[in-house]
Amino acid sequence: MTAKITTIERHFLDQQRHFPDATGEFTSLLYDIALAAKIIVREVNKAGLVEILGLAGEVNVQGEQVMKLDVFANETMIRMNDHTGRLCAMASEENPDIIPIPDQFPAGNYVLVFDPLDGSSNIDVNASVGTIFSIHRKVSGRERGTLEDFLQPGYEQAAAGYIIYGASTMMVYTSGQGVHGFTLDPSVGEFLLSHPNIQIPPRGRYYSTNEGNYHYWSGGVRRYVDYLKAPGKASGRSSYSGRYIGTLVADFHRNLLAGGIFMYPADTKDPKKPHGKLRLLCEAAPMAFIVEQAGGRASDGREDIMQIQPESLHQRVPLFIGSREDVDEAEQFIREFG
Ligand code: FBP
Repeated sequence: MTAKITTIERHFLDQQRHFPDATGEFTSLLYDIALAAKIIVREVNKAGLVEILGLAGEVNVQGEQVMKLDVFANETMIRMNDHTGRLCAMASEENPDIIPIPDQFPAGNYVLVFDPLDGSSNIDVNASVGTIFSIHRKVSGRERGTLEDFLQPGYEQAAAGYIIYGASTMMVYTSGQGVHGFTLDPSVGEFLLSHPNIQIPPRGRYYSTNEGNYHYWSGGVRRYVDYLKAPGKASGRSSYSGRYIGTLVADFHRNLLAGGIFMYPADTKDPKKPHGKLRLLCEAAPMAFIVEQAGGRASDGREDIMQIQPESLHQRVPLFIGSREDVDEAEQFIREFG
């Protein structure tokens, strides 16, 4: 008896049935993002060849300008979504300001925030990279989107997700109806439902963080990581295993399936970034929506990421995300030891 094959489009349409007044605008927007991901993965998969055929940023043997992969991914997300009439504005990790919808195109009822290529330090070394997205409903009442439409707390997200370009390409998303994972079948060019209703284990066995920053962390964070590495004599708990790819999407995805905690704490390493490295709108909040829908938690060390009221487009926040009991424990150490 063959398993039911569900394409991502079929799944989106099934989900839409939960909303009798749905116009299809939201469903089509999700599908546009899946399509953009297919175009991006085509370039990601041949990134290594660029070295042979022409250096990124240079003109290749065909005389074509070889775009750096993150520039290509950014352009693809913008070009895929700027003319559809579903969005009133966009924002990207790569663009300092809001990306307006060109005047010649109609404006829609949603705003899209995205990190076009997460894990930029891993692009040239063939390690997993990703794309992260977050969708909000327009609230400003203006035809074209404004900053107000972006500066909404995480719990106001209509949908969030990521695409991981790894051993296989997967799209994982939530629209508040659970977390679902789709694997791209390159032979048919379709994302097929492979991981329905993902639930993260309540406690994990992996911790993911850049321990190179250890000496720049607060006492509470250092003590928590020391605790994870030490076997729990009293509790008989075995020590956690360290796993760090250096791509948020990839480290998060492992922990989502296997259990564990990813941390990018605030540190004193770079005075210009007192609140850590990761951005609230295009990294922390979308991952927080997904992990909460999967039964996990996301915190800045003191409060839920989903409750934070954004103040600026590229605001950064500390991030502790993953299995519920692990994030609870991290907060406890920070409460006790600062
Ligand atoms: P980019 O979006 O610019 O790639 O930055 C985010 C990121 O690469 C995350 O994916 C990853 O978790 C983190 O930065 C790695 O930072 P570091 O190299 O300091 O460990």
